[in-house]
Amino acid sequence: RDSICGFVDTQSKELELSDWFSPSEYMNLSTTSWSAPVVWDGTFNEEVLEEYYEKHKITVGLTVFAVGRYIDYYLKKFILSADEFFMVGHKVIIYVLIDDFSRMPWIQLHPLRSIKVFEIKREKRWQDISMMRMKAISEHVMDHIQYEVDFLFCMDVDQIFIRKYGLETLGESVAQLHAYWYKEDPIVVPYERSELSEAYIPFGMGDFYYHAAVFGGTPIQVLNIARECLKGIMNDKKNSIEAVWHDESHLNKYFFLHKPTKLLSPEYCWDFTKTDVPFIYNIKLVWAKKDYEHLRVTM
Ligand code: 2GW
Ligand code: MN
Repeated sequence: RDSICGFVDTQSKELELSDWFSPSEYMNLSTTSWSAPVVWDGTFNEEVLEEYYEKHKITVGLTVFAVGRYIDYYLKKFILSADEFFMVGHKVIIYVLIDDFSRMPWIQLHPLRSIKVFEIKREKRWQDISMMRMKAISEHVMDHIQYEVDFLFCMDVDQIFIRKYGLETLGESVAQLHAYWYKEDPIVVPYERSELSEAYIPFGMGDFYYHAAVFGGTPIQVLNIARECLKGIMNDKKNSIEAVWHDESHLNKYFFLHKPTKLLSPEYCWDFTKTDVPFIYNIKLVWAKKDYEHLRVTM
């Protein structure tokens, strides 16, 4: 198993296991109970995918939001790294939703890449900045994105691509396993547990805890995801309740009711402060550093 040998020297404890099992096999995480693939490094054949999409040309969209301080903190690095690593060799449109046009950084992109910038209004509460992305996503998919791309990803801006993030991630509806919870029993994950919220998932139910920093699929599926999440968020507001992890709680409820057709391993959205973790070798996207003191408290 060449693809996972790189780490063996440093983590000799894992040697025996990894000799016999790939990460997905070891954790019983290569397919879900509803037969959706879980994409790990080494579970796909890049050449075959490239050959297929050579004959079926596609455009992939990527939405990202930057409001307030997040513009200067994260936006440029996110876009530059996406330019370098996201869907290399394929047409990409990056949709930037920003609350101040004049602060949009100038970025020279590689061929096949373009950016469309849209101005959005700034919500007062950070919880609303995060949650109301679902509204903007639905509107933009409806208005134009559905005619412009074959697949669409929606991502947090506070992350950085560090390796190729490619065709293997494409699917009808794609969910991201959360780096903190992928090994845990769903009974312990932070789903919304109040019956009063639309995001409620009872104890003992649920499949995985998904990270809202990355989700995607075909534009029609993404539209459905965003609409349903927004509906839940707005109903909660009407009832003066807010789910524990905001839009992420509603996304988890959505994927509980409508199973994703593909899951991405935590290599596709990893917390760089977690090191020496078995089976995480080929990280493609990492969380950027959070300076909570400046970013959250003062907002
Ligand atoms: C968010 C929280 C506190 C202070 C500021 C902000 C903020 C977020 C902001 O000032 N400007 C801004 O553009 N945002 C956007 O919202 C940005 O795109 C960011 O990536 C996204 C979500 O906020 P973030 O990344 O700070 O939240 P995380 O990393 O704790 O994210 C998880 O939980 C969130 C809900 O609490 C979302 O579900 C998110 O998708 C999850 O990854
Ligand atoms: Mn984030």
